[in-house]
Amino acid sequence: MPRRTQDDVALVPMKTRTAPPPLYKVLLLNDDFTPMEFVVQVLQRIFRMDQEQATRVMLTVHTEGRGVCGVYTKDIAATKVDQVLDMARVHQHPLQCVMEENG
Ligand code: TYC
Repeated sequence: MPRRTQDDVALVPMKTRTAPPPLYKVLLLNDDFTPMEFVVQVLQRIFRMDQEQATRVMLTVHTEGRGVCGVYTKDIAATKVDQVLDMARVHQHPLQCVMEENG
């Protein structure tokens, strides 16, 4: 399918244009108890990172207090947060995960 150019967009009446959906960052928060290895596993399993990237994000959270795991639409972000909290609960770690609008 040919790409829609800016000239094509200019022909779409203002009222019928749909704004792109707002995006949400999913963030991990640091704590003193969750093992580093567990956080790396969470990042690999839920955010599809390789070991190197997961280790980098985990260390950012560990040193700076929080770190971005990814940016998603609202539903996907909320699902990721639930998955992280479920995994933490099952393993009895206090790991916290939040989402915030990518303003
Ligand atoms: N601070 C934890 C420790 O020293 C490791 C950790 C990293 C915990 C990231 C949570 O989101 C987190 N074991």
